[in-house]
Amino acid sequence: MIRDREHECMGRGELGQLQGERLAKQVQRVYERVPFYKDLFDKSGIDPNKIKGLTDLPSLPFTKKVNLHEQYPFGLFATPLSDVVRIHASSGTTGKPTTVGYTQNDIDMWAEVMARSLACCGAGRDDIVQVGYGYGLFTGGLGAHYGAERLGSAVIPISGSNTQRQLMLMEDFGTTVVCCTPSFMLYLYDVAQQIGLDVKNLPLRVGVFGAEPWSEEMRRDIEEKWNIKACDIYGLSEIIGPGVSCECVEAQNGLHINDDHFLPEIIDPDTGEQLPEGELGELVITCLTKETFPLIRYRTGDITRLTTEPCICGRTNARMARVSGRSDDMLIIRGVNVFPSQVESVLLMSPEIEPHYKLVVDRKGSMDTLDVQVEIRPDLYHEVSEAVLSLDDINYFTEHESLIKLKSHIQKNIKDIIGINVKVAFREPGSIERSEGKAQRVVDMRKQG
Ligand code: DLL
Repeated sequence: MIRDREHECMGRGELGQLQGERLAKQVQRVYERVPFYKDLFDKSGIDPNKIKGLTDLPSLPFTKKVNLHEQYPFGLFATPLSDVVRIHASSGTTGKPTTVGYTQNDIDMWAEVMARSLACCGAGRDDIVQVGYGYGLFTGGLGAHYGAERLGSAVIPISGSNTQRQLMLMEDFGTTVVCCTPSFMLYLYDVAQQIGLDVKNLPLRVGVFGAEPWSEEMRRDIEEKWNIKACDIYGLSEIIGPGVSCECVEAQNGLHINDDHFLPEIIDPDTGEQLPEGELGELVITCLTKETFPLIRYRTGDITRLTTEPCICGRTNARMARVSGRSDDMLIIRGVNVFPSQVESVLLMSPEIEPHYKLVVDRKGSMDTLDVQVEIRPDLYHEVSEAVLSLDDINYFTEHESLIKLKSHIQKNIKDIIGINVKVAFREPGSIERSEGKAQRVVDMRKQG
C-alpha cells in the first residue's frame, strides 16, 4: 500500500520545486538560528538569501561528523530546549556520543516516514508488528514503534535481545511483521532450531531489516529459512533514525528515499564533487523539514548509488542501492579496498557454510593479511566429524578432504571476485559470537597494536 500518494508518487519536476523551496527556507533558518552554520556560511562566502533552489545545493559546504562532536551536546540545535521533546544519541566508537533532538513536529514527521516505510514493506492495520530493535538512546526501537502505531498495526515493543521470548511471542501472538537487525534474525533462527520450533509454520510474512550492512545473499538466506519477504530499511540518528529510506516489497530493488524530507546526493568522497545519477559514492543528506536538528549536506559516510528511474510499485521518489558499507568500515588490504559485505556475498555463494563469519585483519611484517573465519553447516560438520578419528582435533577437522576442497574453492572465489588472497578457516556451528543488535564482524588487529 502507498501511504502518501501525494508525496511518494509526485512528478519529479514538482518534487524538485518543493525540495528547492524547502531547501531555501531551511538554509535561511539555520543561518539565523545555529551559530555554527552562520560561521560556516560566512566563511564559505554563502549568502543564504541567494540560495533559491536545488541548483544552489552544490555551493553549500558539508556538515561532517567531526562538527557534531565539536558541538556536543546541543550546539547544533536550531530550537530552544523548551521546544525539544526527545533526545536520542548514537554511541560513538570512541569518546562522546552524537546527540540529536526532536520537536513534536519532528517526532510526528518521523512517525509518518516510518509509517510510509512499513507500508512500503507491505505492513498495514491488520498486522502484528514485533519491534526487535533496541529501545533507548538508539533510534531503532522507538522509531519503528511510533511508525507502526501510526500505521495502525498492533505493536509488540519487545526491544532487542530476549531471544527465546521473541520466538515465544512470534508463536503465541501470531506476529506477522518483525523489525530487527538481519544478524539478530539469523540468531533467532539458530535458537529456534535448538528449541525445535518450526519457523516456517509461523504466520510471520515480512521482515524489516536494517541498521547494519547486509547482502543480497543474506536476504535470500533469511527469506528461505523463515519463508518471509525480507526488506531493507535504512536510516541514521543524525538525520532522523530509521525511515530515511526503505525497499518496497514489490520490487525489493533499491530503497525508496523519503526525499520530500531528506534530500540525497552522491559525492566523490575524496574530492567532494557531486556525482551523476547511478555512480557509486558517499551519500550526503540535507534535512529539508527537521526543526531541532536540521543538518545541511551531511556526509553520512555510507557508500551507495542513486536512481530516479520509475519503480514498478508506482512510487516516484529517488531510490538508493543497498548500502555496501561505510567509507570508514572499508578495509584496505594490500591496497585493495574491501567492504565486509563483499566478502559476505562471496561466502554465502557456497551453500555448505552458514552466514556467521568474522574477518580478522592483521599485518605480518609489511603485509596485510585477512583471515576469514566462517561456520560450516551443521549437517556437513556432523558428516565430517563422524568421518575423522577425533571430533575435537582441529587438524582432523580442517584436513578432511571435502573441507580442503571447499576452502580452496572459497579462497579462489574471493580472489577472483574481490581480488585479494585470504585465508579461510572453518569453525564449528554456533562457535562465532551472535549479535542481538548490530553485528561486529571485523577485528582489525592493525588498529590494536
Ligand atoms: O542504525 C538507524 C536504524 C535503525 C536504521 C533501525 C535502520 C533500522 P545509527 O545507529 O545512527 O542509526 O547508525 C546509522 O548504520 O550510517 C549506516 O552506516 C548503518 N545502517 C543503517 N541502516 C543500514 C542498512 C541506525 N539498511 C548507520 N544497510 C548508518 C546498511 C545501514 N547500513
